[in-house]
Amino acid sequence: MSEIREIHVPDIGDFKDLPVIEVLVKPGDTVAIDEPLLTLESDKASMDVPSPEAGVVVAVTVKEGDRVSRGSPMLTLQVAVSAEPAPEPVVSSPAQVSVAPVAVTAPSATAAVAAVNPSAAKPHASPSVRSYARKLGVDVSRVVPTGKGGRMLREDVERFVKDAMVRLDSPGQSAGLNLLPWPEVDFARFGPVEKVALSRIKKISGANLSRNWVMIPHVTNNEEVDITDLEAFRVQLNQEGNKEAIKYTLLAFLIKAAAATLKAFPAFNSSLGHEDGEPILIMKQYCHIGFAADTPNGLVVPVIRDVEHKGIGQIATECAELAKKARDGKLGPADMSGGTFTVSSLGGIGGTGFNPIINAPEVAILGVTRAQIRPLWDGQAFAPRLVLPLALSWDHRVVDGAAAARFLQHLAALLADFRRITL
Ligand code: CAO
Repeated sequence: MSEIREIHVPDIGDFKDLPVIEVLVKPGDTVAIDEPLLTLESDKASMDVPSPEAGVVVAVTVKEGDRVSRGSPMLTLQVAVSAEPAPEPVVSSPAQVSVAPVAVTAPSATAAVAAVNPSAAKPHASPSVRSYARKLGVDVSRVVPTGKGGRMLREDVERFVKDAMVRLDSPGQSAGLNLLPWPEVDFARFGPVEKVALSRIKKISGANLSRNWVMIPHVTNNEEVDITDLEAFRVQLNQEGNKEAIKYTLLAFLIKAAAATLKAFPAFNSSLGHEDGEPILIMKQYCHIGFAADTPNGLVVPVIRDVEHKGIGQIATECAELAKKARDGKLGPADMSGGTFTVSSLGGIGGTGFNPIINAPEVAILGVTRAQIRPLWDGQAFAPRLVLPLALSWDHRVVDGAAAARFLQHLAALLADFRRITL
């Protein structure tokens, strides 16, 4: 025999109106006692609501984004009943139901709600994700969370495991780097300190940059190019004005010139891959160029698509829109994916050169610093010319120094005389 029971949110301590951030079951799912049904989130912790009974989900009453408190209906469950008198309804018995908080390392169906300790909720992973990570032997503190509000998802744990497997499979990695442990220093012993949490962007970009720095044999070639004529042309265009109110930026010219150079040197527009256990190069027939954008929360790389088919005005407009979106924290994954090459311009800030880190799985990145008026010898006299420093970091597994030097020569020739872009 079976009956349908309505399952409510159990006693969740002092919390009220908590948002449902994940519904973990759907109609037709069979759930066991203690299996998580929903994940709720307070401002400091996320918590799974476990099923008080085993059964089959008939209908789910809540959806992501709903707010719930103790007693709110969650779902209806078809449960098997014996001829014995029916047990007390689970929701009326706080001792039988519990909400396992993030901080509880071994969630238990009978753990008292008072055990909820949001302040210990680091990292921000629900008990079901923690339990999944434990099952796979993953230390959650090493996993980069990508969920809403810095929450760790099952997929983050899976990606961590996949990345670890790829590293193990890579030649030379199986032995590990065998590095010394990171120094543990009590800085407060030497003077006052303040602890500041890293932004989500910094956590994610930091993990990516470390991997790229360690895994890719980087080399950087440097070049200088006389952009006096290009700058005069750019200034003239902006002075003339245009009905679309486009501001022609040096960055837009750099992106366009980079696309033309990538077309001439397609290995720089590729990615390393594997097929049948053999390394291969994936040559991309499109040219989507990312540009590093500095935001209050850290570095992001929005991508301009199909640059080879776009004019400078359109590229400048898209750069301005994407840079604004980046600063407002509104870039979506689609704005930042699919890049084949990156331009990182510090020209608006300053500097004479830097070695940018490749934005894997791309194989090269162009770093640009501030153009300065310098005396250049024109064969008869020194003339004041505007000189732009370029730095190209490239992956030595894919290209070599000679190719990089030719790439930079080609790029420099385009920037020195932009008419060449039409050739
Ligand atoms: N040389 C001289 N002047 C330059 C220049 C260069 N290479 N590049 C830009 N400038 C000038 C611009 O012409 C502009 O001057 P005007 O307002 O008089 O025209 C001024 O500097 C400001 O430029 P900007 O940097 O704000 O604008 P941009 O279009 O050049 O760049 C963007 C936009 C998004 C790339 C930039 O704002 C940014 O975020 N840069 C930082 C990128 C970064 O952090 N890279 C490092 C990654 S590794 O950590």
